[in-house]
Amino acid sequence: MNRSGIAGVVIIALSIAAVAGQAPKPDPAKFLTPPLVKDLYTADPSAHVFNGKLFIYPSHDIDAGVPPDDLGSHFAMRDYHVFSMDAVGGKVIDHGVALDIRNVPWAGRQMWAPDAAEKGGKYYLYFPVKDREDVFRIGAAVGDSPTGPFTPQAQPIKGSYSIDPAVFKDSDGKYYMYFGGIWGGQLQRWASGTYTPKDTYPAKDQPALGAKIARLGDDMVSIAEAPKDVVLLDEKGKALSAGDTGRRFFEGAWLHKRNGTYYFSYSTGDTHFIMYATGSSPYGPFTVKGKILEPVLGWTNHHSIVEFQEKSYLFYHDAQLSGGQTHLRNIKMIELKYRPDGSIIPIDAYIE
Ligand code: FUB
Repeated sequence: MNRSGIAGVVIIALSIAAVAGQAPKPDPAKFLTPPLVKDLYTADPSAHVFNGKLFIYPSHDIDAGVPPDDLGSHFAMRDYHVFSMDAVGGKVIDHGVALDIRNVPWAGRQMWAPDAAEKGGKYYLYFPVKDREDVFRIGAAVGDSPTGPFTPQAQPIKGSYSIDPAVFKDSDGKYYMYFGGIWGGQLQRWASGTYTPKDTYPAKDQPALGAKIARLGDDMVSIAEAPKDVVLLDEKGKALSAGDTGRRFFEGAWLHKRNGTYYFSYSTGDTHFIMYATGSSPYGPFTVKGKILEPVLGWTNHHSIVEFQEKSYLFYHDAQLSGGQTHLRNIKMIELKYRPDGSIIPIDAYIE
């Protein structure tokens, strides 16, 4: 299904209802969890625990009136809000605008999925946005509080490109940024190492394009090395091929560590899964293990995983509140459970 489409039979029914002029509201009882925020559209939730409190850094979806296309032009977001929670099931506080596109000197359009990190009492917001040449870059902004406001750097992070930054702090105190996304995320335009405005994809039987990883500099607003490929292997140790669309990386990278194992998770985009793979180093390679989340209502599937008060949580989104409009999403959370062998129990976002 193309990126402008809407996934699922439920949605086809909803679209027909919309054409017929009826309010296209899906039955809340069909969904595993309710939206966390109901007065704004929010998506791509990156969750972190800072000072014992849960903070969520999502995209802020808006209807900018941009017609949908396969590049995701209708995802025309312009600012970020930060949310916090003291307790699971408790009040979700909206801390207001933490960064506005008007304050980013180099930004053109489309503020996509952000992430955040803390170091030495300073907080860093990482965000993808197209520059004035319509090339996605990753920016960094600095603040004194996890809720912002964040002051953007004058330029994007040197050597960064594409979308969906996710920053992981390892137990040894090193920070790594994972990033990248194909199709509208433009990763396929960097195959030669520099940007070309032409899409170049590997043949179906060749290794798929991977997410990128780079260690962050001590200043947290630079990368300390040339980005490397995050390699995903199948159960036989062979790199996933570009034609393996049910498992290959598309966008939305995330990294968490549990019991010494590195879990790299990501969205398969046009096949709509959240998958995970495990390895013994933040650089990988990672061996694909299985699904974390089945397709949700809406085209995109994007998540994060965080440990809070001794439980693991999956943050994700769907388009429940907007009745399936793929660019108007809402964030959700659910406990994530592991089997004794460390494998993740997959989640179905719908109730039978
Ligand atoms: O929210 C805009 C884009 O949609 C994100 O950057 C992708 O991961 C997808 O969720």
